[in-house]
Amino acid sequence: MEEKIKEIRRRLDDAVTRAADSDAIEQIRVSFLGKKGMVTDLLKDLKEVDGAAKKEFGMKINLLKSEAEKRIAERVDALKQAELERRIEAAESYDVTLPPASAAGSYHPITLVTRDLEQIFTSMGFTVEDYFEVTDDYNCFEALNIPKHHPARDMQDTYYLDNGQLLKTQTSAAQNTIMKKYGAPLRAIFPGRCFRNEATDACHENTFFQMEGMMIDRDISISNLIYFMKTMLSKVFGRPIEVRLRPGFFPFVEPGFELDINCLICGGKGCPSCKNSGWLELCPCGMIHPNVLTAGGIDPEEYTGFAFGLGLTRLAMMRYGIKDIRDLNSGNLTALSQFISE
Ligand code: FA5
Repeated sequence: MEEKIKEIRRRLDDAVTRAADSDAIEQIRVSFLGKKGMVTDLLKDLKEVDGAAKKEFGMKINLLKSEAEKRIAERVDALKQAELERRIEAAESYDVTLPPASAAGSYHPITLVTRDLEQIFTSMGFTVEDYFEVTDDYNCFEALNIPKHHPARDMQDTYYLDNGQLLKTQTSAAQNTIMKKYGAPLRAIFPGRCFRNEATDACHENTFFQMEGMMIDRDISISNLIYFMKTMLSKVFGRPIEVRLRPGFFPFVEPGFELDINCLICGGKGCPSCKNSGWLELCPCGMIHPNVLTAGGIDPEEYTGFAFGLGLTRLAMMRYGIKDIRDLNSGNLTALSQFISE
């Protein structure tokens, strides 16, 4: 048994040192500490040992187990730190004036962030839904508890088509269709392009991306909402992010909140990207209004839910250190090709 413990320790050492990503680490955890893992098997072997030797080996196996847990946790931290440093380096090296690194195409930063978010939310049981860019007044406003002539419409002027349809101002426009399609319980995210007729500046575009999320089930509360928001942000940025939650008014949620993050471009000092406030409005959210559930065919007496509308374009800016939102729609390959390495 002494020899077996030594051999497992040697293998653990070797595997942890070579693990280069979180998948590899997870495999190591399973093969050493899982139900049928090497360390767990040793405990089964212990049944065959008698007397004082049993106590001695029991202690040695427990020591090996806690060593394995510690080594694995340390490696996970080291990999996270390396990933964070790589991202910070990428953000610091982003420079719109640099010549293109290569003639090959690259993924747009919005695509990269969307893919990450989809992965994060699907791992938490959410489905990824698609929705139109052209919709109608009912879906964009009325089904969201914003009747005609409601003052909340002033916040979201858009572009109207001759046939009365419009370009959606918010991904919330998909809420009603998705509720009707799946009913409750429901967990879905839906990223999409939004349009608003408004003046552009470093943090406002007339065409930008949001990602909506909804979770509807029995007994869903604000605690669930806060948990999912925090998990999502810490996973996207690979570290805890300073956030603040303020009351916010949206007719389709009650209560409603504005979730802001500390501006990562200026570190909270104030800059044009955050309108000199040090905070960036990123993810309004709240508990879905009973009228909205009813319009979606869901009984508000039986189900509750939360919804959020993440500013995807602003998230991409924070993640990659992009100071001006207009770079993202510029089609400027000099700037955009810098994301080729991802
Ligand atoms: C909405 O659009 C709501 N539909 C969000 C919501 C969903 C609230 C679900 C509650 C429940 P708002 O207008 O604040 O809210 O926009 C949401 C986010 O989109 C903003 O925080 C911001 O990050 C981003 N955003 C809004 N307008 C622009 C713009 N012109 N340019 C770039 N990003 C924008």
